[in-house]
Amino acid sequence: MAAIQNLLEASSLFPIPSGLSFSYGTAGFRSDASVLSSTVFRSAVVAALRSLATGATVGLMITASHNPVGDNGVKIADPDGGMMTQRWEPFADRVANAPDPHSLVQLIVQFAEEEDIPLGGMKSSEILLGRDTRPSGEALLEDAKKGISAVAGVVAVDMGILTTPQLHWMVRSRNKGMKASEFDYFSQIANSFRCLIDLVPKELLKNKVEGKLIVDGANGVGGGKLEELKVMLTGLEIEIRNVGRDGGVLNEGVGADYVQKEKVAPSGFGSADVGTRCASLDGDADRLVYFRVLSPSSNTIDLVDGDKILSLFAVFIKEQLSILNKKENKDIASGLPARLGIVQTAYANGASTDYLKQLGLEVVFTPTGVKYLHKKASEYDIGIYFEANGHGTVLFSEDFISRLEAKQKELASSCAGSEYHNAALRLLAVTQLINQAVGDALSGLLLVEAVLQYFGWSIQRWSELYHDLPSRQLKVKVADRTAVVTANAETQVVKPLGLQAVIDAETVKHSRGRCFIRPSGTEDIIRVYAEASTQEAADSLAQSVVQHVA
Ligand code: 16G
Ligand code: ZN
Repeated sequence: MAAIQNLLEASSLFPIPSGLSFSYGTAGFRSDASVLSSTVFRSAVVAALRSLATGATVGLMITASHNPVGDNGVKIADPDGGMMTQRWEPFADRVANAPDPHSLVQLIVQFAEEEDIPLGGMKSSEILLGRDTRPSGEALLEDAKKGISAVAGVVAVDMGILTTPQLHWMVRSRNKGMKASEFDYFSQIANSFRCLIDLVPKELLKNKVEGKLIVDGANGVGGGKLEELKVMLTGLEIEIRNVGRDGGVLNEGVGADYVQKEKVAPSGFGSADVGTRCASLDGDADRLVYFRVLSPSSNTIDLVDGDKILSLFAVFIKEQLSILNKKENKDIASGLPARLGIVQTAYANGASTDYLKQLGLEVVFTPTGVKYLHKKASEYDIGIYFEANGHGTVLFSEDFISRLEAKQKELASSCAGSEYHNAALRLLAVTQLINQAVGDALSGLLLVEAVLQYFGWSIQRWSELYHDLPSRQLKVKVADRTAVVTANAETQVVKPLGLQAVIDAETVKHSRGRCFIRPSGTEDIIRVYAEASTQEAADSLAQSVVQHVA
């Protein structure tokens, strides 16, 4: 069969590097860029099969996010714009590691049969390709194109240099039959931001949040994209630094991952910025954290992390829902019942979880990794999820959006301009602004800015919603990270036997102590997280647990 011959010939040009094994991991395949050619080619084949299997547009993004500039990676976006279904991950692993073209093709043919995928059929579908600014991206993108053209009936559409969330957004929009260009993306988020700013209650305008926002672009793709978006924005003054020109190296001493893990200001920020509202994106702009420089000499910052962004969004959305469901509102219209759920991981600072629960919100936990959080959040009418590292978004169910639209229309005719109507309009604007496909630093940043203006809050006021418990993260190099198996959203170790009891015994020694360990999904290490009422206690708890893991 011609299709099979084609695949065989194309893949023989991409031998796998010897002695390496690849795993799809939490966020796709990642490695040193120099060894990724065959992995990218083969991932593109998987993406093409995924597209044939679903009969829809699929995305393929070449990025290694916050990792060093010499690394790269590849991940696949499903037709709904989310991460590729976990069900296909073992297949992706087998494809990436098949030793030679024959076993590769055999694997594909067998999988296609099982999944009823029309190899060489007349069906046609497309893959949207994107890459970040890494120098290795261009060549790897060419490898991806070859992988796609090796599968009959699938075409590659090169969308150029994009943030990861832009690509996910485009895939989602395309499959919904909506406009899906980069200009459409910018217009949608700029317009909905404007809408939220116009809806800031007049009496609050006097509290106007003063001063500009300074953004660290991690020397990656996000800074340049924000420059493009900025020209379409009104009502916000932004200065962008670390855009990747002037010799700055991607993710080196800059970016959301660095700022969040090291708790210091990124390079390019200093004494002149003390007290100013600052934000940091990661290398592919799917993570966002805020910070305020405290001391110019030591570079110390007040970190406003993903947990606080989550809390800010939760307070705002809860307030809009309570306005809509006010008792007095019953005379005008019936309320708008909504199940609001908050999704966190074990890394969420304990103080954030306490705060959210005190607000009466339902808080649930999943293992680390966007695919788990996203799935859980999609079970609610409104699901808000964030990792402490700044990756997160707000999901609205289709059913809720249609009820909200109907409610908005009803209120527009009965009480246009009332607080009820405005609350409905605000929620609708949020559904347009926030990226429903995946966490998105650019749209998240605009939502933060709109909500701060709504409440009239400075970054300091926002940061004081609650006080983080001191915490410490350590990593332990191990021979085999799979020896550690966890349960209950990574909060309990089930293997090796007995280790959890040791962790518990150490934890109870410290006031407000909490500690967990987990195998990294991206590196060959075990991560240890500890928190307690003082920094010394958190450090000592983490240290003592490390001794037992090593
Ligand atoms: C990946 C995940 C991120 C997670 C991190 C954990 C996505 C898009 N990214 O970057 O959510 O926090 O891995 O890394 O899912 P670790 O397993 O090495 O701790
Ligand atoms: Zn990222």
